[in-house]
Amino acid sequence: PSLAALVTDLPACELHVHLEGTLEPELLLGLAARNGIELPTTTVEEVRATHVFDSLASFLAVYYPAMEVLQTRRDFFDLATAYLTRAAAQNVRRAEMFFDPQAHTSRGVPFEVVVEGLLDAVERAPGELGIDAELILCFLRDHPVASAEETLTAALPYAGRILGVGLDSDERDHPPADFAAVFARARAAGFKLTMHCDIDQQGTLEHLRQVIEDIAVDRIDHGSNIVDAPDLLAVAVQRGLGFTACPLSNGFVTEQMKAPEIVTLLRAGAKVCVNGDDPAYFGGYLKENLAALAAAADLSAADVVQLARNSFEASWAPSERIAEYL
Ligand code: ES4
Ligand code: ZN
Repeated sequence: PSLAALVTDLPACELHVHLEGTLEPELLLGLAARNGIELPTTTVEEVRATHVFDSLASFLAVYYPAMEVLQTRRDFFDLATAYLTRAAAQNVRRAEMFFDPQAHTSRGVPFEVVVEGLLDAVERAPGELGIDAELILCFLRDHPVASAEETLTAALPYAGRILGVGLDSDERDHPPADFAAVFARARAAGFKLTMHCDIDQQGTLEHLRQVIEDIAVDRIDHGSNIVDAPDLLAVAVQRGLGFTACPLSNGFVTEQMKAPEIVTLLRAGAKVCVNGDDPAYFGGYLKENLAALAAAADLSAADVVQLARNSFEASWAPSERIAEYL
């Protein structure tokens, strides 16, 4: 079979998708109508025309305002169900999905409305859609640490139904170390830990050092600039740490897909995998990302199979479940 057919058919696991980043223009407009919200854009074409990004900041300036259409428990259910339906159609067998509660609580939507709506979709996914689903609560790193602490406290009753915690939004001037105490408390409550670590400038390998050595995360989101720190990479490989690469979004927010770095990680034996990130905004879901990377890096069939295998091995599924997926 062709490489394209292999990419389409391979079972995979999604480990880096922001549910709010799966808000397609059609659903955005539908939720606005249902909730009586007037938007500056009224057609799918007009919404898509706002999706022009050349930096993380330019993306976030479109991303956060769009979330205003998400108001009710049913809205959050519909968002997650739409994503899980598309993922299942791409042969994604499991999805560990990020959500940003502070982006909703900060505009008056109760934490429980967000979480209960998403959990409704998660609990229905295996039986109705044939996909296993889990939630990862992300703290917004450009909000105060005290707000992350409050959010974690609100999440404690859901320990066991929310699998892990993460850290996203604007990384500049917001190092992982600022959140060390929040993450220590989350770990003690039973949550798995991951953090976005993607900043692309001189000196910021320090962020990777913090997430690996000080915070001891269970996975790293992005993180491909670790190829510039061979000592840290060796530790990550030895620990079997997962790296969730997102080529298409990197192409917009860092101006390159990081294909050579991803290949270096793969060849070094790191558990790197390919993911969707914000698929409604950056032009593709998991499999479009895998196809784009395969083309940019001239990957072999064996490489593509290894990336898919890594996606399950880097997941937080119980080991006996991982064995069933593979
Ligand atoms: C994000 Cl591309 C990206 N970077 C940081 N935070 C995010 N949240 C959603 N997408
Ligand atoms: Zn992300």
